[in-house]
Amino acid sequence: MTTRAGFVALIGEPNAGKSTLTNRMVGAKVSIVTHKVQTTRTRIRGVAIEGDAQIVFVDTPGLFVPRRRLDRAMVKAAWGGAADADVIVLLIEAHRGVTEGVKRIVDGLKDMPQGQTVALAINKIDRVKAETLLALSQDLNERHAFAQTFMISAEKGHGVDDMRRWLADQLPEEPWLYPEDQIADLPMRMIAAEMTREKLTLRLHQELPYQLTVETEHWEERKDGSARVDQVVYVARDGHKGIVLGHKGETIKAISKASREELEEFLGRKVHLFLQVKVRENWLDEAERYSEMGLDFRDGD
Ligand SMILES: Nc1nc2c(ncn2[C@@H]2O[C@H](COP(=O)(O)OP(=O)(O)O)[C@@H](O)[C@H]2O)c(=O)[nH]1
Ligand SMILES: [Mg+2]
Repeated sequence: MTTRAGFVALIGEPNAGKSTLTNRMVGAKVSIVTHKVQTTRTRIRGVAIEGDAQIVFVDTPGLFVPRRRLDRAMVKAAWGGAADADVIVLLIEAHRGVTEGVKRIVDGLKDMPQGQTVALAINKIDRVKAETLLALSQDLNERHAFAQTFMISAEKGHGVDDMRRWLADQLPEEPWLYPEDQIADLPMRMIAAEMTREKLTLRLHQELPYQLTVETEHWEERKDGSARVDQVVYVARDGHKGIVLGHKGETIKAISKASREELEEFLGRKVHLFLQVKVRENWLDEAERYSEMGLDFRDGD
């Protein structure tokens, strides 16, 4: 029997819906999603099976004009993920159209390897009228020779099955890369840290989510089948610590509960989650924080 396998990188502006699409394609939540930009910080691999093909979706951080060291490392990781993939899918938000950011990304496609397949996915079609879509598709196809254009709603699921079938057909004949039942390629301690970071991002306002990081410091399997997970939330300032803890510790308690519940559901067993908040003024300039996130510190230079 012949099998196919390969990588499909999803790229686009922050908030285009790359993580939502990854989860939709995989059929499980492997990448965190929020309404805020720059939620995804590193390349997250989600594995989907379509017929005889194993498609490894590479969810990437959004592409934007970076300012901080962390931003630069994120953008490098995104383009690196694209260059290494068999197929690149550029996600565009239907209701926002061809923004300056989209123009910059299309421009950047020129630096990708010769002959690499690049498809276009116009996402969030649930937010616009059909006429808008045709005009947008035409406009974008004049800017770049996309191998195929898809109109989808990652959230509602419209058009994604067709797209998955087409993607499977583009992959080379290769043995599968992962065991049949594996859906993500990220260590469990990192998935757990991401879950907590998602809850923090949803709950905290403005700049704070961009100024913190979460690490799983300790993971202990207990005899009764449960797991004890210790995580540290690093914040950059003393004032931030107070906000993350909240009045009488209520904020951190709610975050911890939400994260624990999700982790328990993911693992299918009981979890004891302990969160600690530490002030670390320079965490954004510490190499170790980057490797914990799955990023290359030097990419931020
Ligand atoms: N209306 C609508 N919203 C969507 C769709 N796909 C994603 N979103 C929302 O867009 C926001 C950003 O999604 P996310 O997957 O985190 O984007 P990413 O930054 O590209 O990974 C979230 O609030 C999603 O719920 C869609 O098809 N339709
Ligand atoms: Mg994302």
